[in-house]
Amino acid sequence: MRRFRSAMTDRLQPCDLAALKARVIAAARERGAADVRVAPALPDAGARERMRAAFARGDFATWGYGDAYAESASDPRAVLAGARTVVCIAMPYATPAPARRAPLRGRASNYAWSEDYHRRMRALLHELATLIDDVVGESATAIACDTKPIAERAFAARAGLGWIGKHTNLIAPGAGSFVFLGEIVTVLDLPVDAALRKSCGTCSRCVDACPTGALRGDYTIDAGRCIADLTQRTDPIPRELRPYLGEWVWGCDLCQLVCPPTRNAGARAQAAFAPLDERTASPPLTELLALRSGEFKRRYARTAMGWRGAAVLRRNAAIALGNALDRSAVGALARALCEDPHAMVRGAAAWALGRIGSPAALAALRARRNDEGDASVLGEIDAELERVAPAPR
Ligand code: B12
Ligand code: SF4
Ligand code: SF4
Repeated sequence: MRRFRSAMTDRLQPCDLAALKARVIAAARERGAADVRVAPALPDAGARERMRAAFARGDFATWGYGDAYAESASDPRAVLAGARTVVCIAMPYATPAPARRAPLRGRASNYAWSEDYHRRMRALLHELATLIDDVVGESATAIACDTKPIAERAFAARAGLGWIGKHTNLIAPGAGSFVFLGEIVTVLDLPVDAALRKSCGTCSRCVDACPTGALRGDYTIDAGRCIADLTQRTDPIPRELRPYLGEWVWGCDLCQLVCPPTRNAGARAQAAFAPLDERTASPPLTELLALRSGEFKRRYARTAMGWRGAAVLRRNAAIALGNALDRSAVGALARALCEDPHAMVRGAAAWALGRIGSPAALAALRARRNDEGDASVLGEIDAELERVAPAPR
C-alpha cells in the first residue's frame, strides 16, 4: 500500500478524467488490447463471499488461500491506499497451434508457449500507468497482473470487460476467454463502466469437455482437479488423476477450446504470443524427460512454464508418456527411473512403465526395485508391480 489522494489529484475536473480515460484506452488498443474498461474500486462483497465459500469447500487447497486472501483480493485498497477506480485490460493471446508432425509429442497450453506473458503485460501496464501519473503530476497508480492479491476476473466483470463463464474464465465479447487480464488501480475518479448482462445460458460444453470433472457447471471449479493446477504441482500428482492429464505437460485449454464465444473469436493475438517454436508448444516427450538445466534455461525458463523448474516438466513428460502407452518409450523411462536425481520424476517414470506394462517395462521396474533407496519411489514401483502382475497369495 502506498498512495492516497492529494491536492494534485483533486484538481482534475470530470472532463480531464474522461479525456485521460480515452487516452489510456487508445494507447492500450494501439498496443494490442481487446478492450479496456473501468470499475469502481469499492470492496466487492459478492466476490468475497464466493471466494470464501470456494476456500471453505477446499477448492483451492493447493493454493493455501483463506479468509484473509478473500478479504484483500475483493478490496483494491489492499493494492493501493485510497483507490477509487480500477482500469481493467483484456489482452488477447490465442495464436494458432503449430502442427504436430511427430508421435510422442506433449502439449503445452496456449498461455505458456510464448515469452512469459507477465513481462509483456507488466510492460504495457507500466506504460499506461506512467501516462496517468504524468498527467496527474505524481504517482496515482499501482499495477497488477496475476500475482497481486486482487480478484482480477471479478473486477474485470464488474467493469463490463466480459462475463465469467462456467469454465470460470472471463469471456470478453468478440475476443473470447483467451485473454490475459491486467489492472491499473488508481486514486482517480475515472468515469466507470457498467457490468454486462450476459451469462452462459444453457450451454455447458466446457463442463462436458473437462476430463477431470473439475468444473461443476455452477460457475465454480475444484482447482485441485484442474490439469492447469496438477501440471504445476511440485509434489507428486495424485495417482488417480494422472490418466486424465493425457498429453498435457503444462496447463490445459480443453474447456476454452470448446467454448463457443472463444471459438468464434479465433486466434487473432499479436505475434508476441505465438509459440517460441514448435518444440516449445509441442515438446518431444522423451527429450523433455531428459531435460537438464542448460536446455531448460534456453527454451523454457523464459516462458510461463518455467517458474516451477525443470524437474516438474520432466515429471509431466513421464506421465504423458505413460498415457501415450507407447512401448518405444520404455528405454527412456527406464533410464529416468534409474538416473533422474529427483524422486518425484523417478516415481512418475515407475508409474508410466507400469501403465505401458510390456515385458521390458516390467523388467525395468523389477530391476530398479533392488537398487532404489527412496521410499516414495519404491512405493510407486510396488504399486505398479502389484497392479500389473499381482504376487500370488
Ligand atoms: C489461482 C489461479 C489459478 C488456479 C485456479 C483457477 C480458478 N479458476 O480460480 C489454476 C492453477 C487452476 C489456474 C488455472 C488457469 N488459469 Co489462472 N489464475 C489464478 C490466479 C492467480 C488467482 C485466481 C483466484 O484467486 N481464484 C480463486 C477464485 C475463487 O476466485 P476468482 O478466480 O477471482 O474468481 C471468482 C470470482 O471472480 C467470482 N465471481 C465474482 N463475481 C462474479 C459474478 C458472477 C456472475 C460469477 C458467476 C462469479 C463471480 O467467481 C469466480 C469463479 O469462482 C489468477 C490471477 C488473479 N489474481 O486473479 C489467475 C488467472 C485467473 N488465471 C488465468 C489463466 C489464463 C488460467 C488458465 C487459462 C491457464 C491454463 N490454460 O492452464 C487456467 C484456466 C483454468 C480454469 N478453467 O479456470 C487468467 C484468466 C484470464 C481470464 N480470461 O479469465 C488469470 C486472471 C491471470 C491473468 N492475469 O490473466 N489459475
Ligand atoms: S483447464 Fe482443463 S482440467 Fe482445468 S477446468 Fe479446463 S478442461 Fe478442466
Ligand atoms: S463453453 Fe459454454 S458454458 Fe462454458 S464458458 Fe463457454 S459459453 Fe459458458
